[in-house]
Amino acid sequence: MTAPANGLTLYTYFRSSAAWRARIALNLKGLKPDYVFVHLLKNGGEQHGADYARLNPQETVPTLMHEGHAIGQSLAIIEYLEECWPEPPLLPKDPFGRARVRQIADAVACEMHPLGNLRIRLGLRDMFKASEEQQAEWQQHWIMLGFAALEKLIAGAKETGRFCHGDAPTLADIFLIPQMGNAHRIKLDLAPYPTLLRIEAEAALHPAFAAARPEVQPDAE
Ligand SMILES: N[C@@H](CCC(=O)N[C@@H](CS)C(=O)NCC(=O)O)C(=O)O
Repeated sequence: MTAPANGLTLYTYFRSSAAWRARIALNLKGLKPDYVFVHLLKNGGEQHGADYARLNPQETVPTLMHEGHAIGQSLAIIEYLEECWPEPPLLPKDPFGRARVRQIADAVACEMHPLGNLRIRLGLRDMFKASEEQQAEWQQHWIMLGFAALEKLIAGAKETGRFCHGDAPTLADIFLIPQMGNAHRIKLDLAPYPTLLRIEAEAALHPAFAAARPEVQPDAE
């Protein structure tokens, strides 16, 4: 079944975990955007090209275009989708539940993902002469710290279900799963986080998550 045209365009890169979040949310909402691929490494990084920088002055992916508006930041994009297409909801109804889901998403978005981002790693290399190994160690350190906290928060909590909060995916899973993808990519041992692994296995069975994975994107290498 093809989704109806919705005038949405997502600027994405298959390996970007921030774009991955937006792809999951679009899939969960049953929205099929046009994709424009922005290669983060080719030609010094297509995100730095003048045309793209005009759309997104932060020069990061993803960017969502809708009705002539360009929206950057995956959280802003996903909340915009939630407001325009409320079904299925990505946040629980009750205020505590909403706060808990946002707490998990923010832990990834604010404390984990940014520290391993391409420009941060290049900054470590260029400003402090960090070797490849040191950059990897840095990235691993912050991911492990973040996952240790999330494992404690999620394991055994009565709100936790098949997913981070209840039995349906929420914003929390949308942020968690791509970050776990980043961890696998750098071959981090995730055995100390069994609840996170269980939720990842659950998400892998969900078509919206499966279709958002980097390796099945048209620009995958
Ligand atoms: N907080 C931003 C992060 C966006 C971001 O950093 N995207 C990365 C890819 S995951 C990027 O475009 N990096 C390009 C660069 O660092 O030059 C969001 O959630 O959209």
